[in-house]
Amino acid sequence: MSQLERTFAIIKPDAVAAGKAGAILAHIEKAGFTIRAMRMETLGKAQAEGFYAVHKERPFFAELIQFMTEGPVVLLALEAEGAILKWREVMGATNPEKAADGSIRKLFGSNIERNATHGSDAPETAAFELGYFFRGYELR
Ligand code: FUP
Repeated sequence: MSQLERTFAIIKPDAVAAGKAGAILAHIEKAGFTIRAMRMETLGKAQAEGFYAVHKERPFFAELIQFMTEGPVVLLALEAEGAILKWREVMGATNPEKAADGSIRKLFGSNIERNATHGSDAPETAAFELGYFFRGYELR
């Protein structure tokens, strides 16, 4: 039996600044996700560093934090059957150049850093990321 699942998504500063947030939200709904929670805000440095803590030893970390805090993002809780894998597929590969035609990162991303969207990569990260940005009552 298939199961409804939730994942965490971000429309990143590049896509919001380019005026693509609405198009990406439309793409998300057309793909069959229900938006269960949504908030727009500009992340602070500590907030972004905590979110990406698993990457803190990576060479691109400082630049990634700089980018993610440069302007407003849209934070989303998305629901669908198999939402975590489904959203990874709809987004496409991390590097927009390698992302499948029609995927969000192919359509709206510029490069491996400025790649338009984020999506949780596993059930454990989805649980952590949803809880990091949304309160329990926002996720009922
Ligand atoms: P993804 O899960 O597809 O978002 O990709 P990763 O977890 O590997 O990377 C997280 C974010 O780090 C990417 F969305 C963009 C950034 N990144 C870089 O800026 N440079 C890299 O070489 C790899 C990732």
